[in-house]
Amino acid sequence: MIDLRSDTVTKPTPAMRQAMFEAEVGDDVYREDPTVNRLEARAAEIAGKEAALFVPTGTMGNTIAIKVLTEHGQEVICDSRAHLLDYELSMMAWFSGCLVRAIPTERGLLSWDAVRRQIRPVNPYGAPTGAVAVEQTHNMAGGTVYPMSTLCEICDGAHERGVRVHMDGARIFNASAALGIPVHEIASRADTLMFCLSKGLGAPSGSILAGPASLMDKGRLYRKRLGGGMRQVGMLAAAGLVALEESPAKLVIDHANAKFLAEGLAKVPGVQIDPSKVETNIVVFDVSATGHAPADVSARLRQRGILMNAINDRCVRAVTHYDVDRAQCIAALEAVTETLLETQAATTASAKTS
Ligand code: TLP
Repeated sequence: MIDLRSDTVTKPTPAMRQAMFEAEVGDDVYREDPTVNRLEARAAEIAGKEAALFVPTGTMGNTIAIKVLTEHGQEVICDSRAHLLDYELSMMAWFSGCLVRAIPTERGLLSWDAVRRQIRPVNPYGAPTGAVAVEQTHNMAGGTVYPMSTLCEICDGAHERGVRVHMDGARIFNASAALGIPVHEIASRADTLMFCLSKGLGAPSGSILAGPASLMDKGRLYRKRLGGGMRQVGMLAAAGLVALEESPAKLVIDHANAKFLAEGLAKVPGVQIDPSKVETNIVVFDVSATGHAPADVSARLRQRGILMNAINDRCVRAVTHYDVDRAQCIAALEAVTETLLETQAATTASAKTS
């Protein structure tokens, strides 16, 4: 199988497995796991924040971030296809008691102008704005990257209005590779940053929430409430440490593979994708004009040994990562091309007979 469903499917490298085997561990609820402590210190340094918290998943990291930045009954502004909104089981509402003020965007990227118009002051009717959430890179919009200028405008504008900003940087290392800007600079104006060790960086699991020490102290308690007190979890932290040092430099290969896929897909009749807009490792392509449902395309590809997910009623998503090389991307592209052409041939033939 060539698995392009997500970069979450990456398997730990031999160096990660070795580090896990050798990891020194202790009880992390007592803060006595030396490897977790090292990971949190290193992650805080990379994020350019005072402190960091090792959490089991990105979803938990985002959930805790929203909780520590907001109060019950406030609104969180985000783009309408944000992971926080569409893929986290309404945790903003369930755990933090917040409403979402979703802004539709073309490429998943908010602008200060759009955010500004949605910030609500305290008044006798509306829910006040508690936080703004930005997704860097934006997953469902196709790995799009916020330019620094837009991020700065949003963060500075929000702060002037007394509103804090969370960055869902699940793939911030991809943004860093694409922009050529270090992670700490990209996240510098956001109050909190979540990033995943378990996506393109390849650790088996785990994410980081980073921010001011006072908020991370509160976050530690919420992590425990959510069931994230993981005890001798230094074994996972050890893989995370290797991921942080070894993986970021390799992401450009994934980006080149994604661009290659996008360029090939753009040549398939009926497929809609602009390869110039594929900046990182996510390729979202619209198959609606091929006359076939994305779920069918995904099922047919599976029969050919290629895994890609349908993400809505128009689009299929392919995510490149280090467990899929260029030769496998070539094979995947051939399979998609043949599948879609077969489909089109069948549709044309049945249209002729009817
Ligand atoms: N994304 C997953 C799925 O949940 C869709 C994927 O396959 O891409 N923020 C962003 C931007 C994400 O893409 C994800 C996971 C998360 C948060 C949550 O991370 P986990 O899966 O660790 O909870």
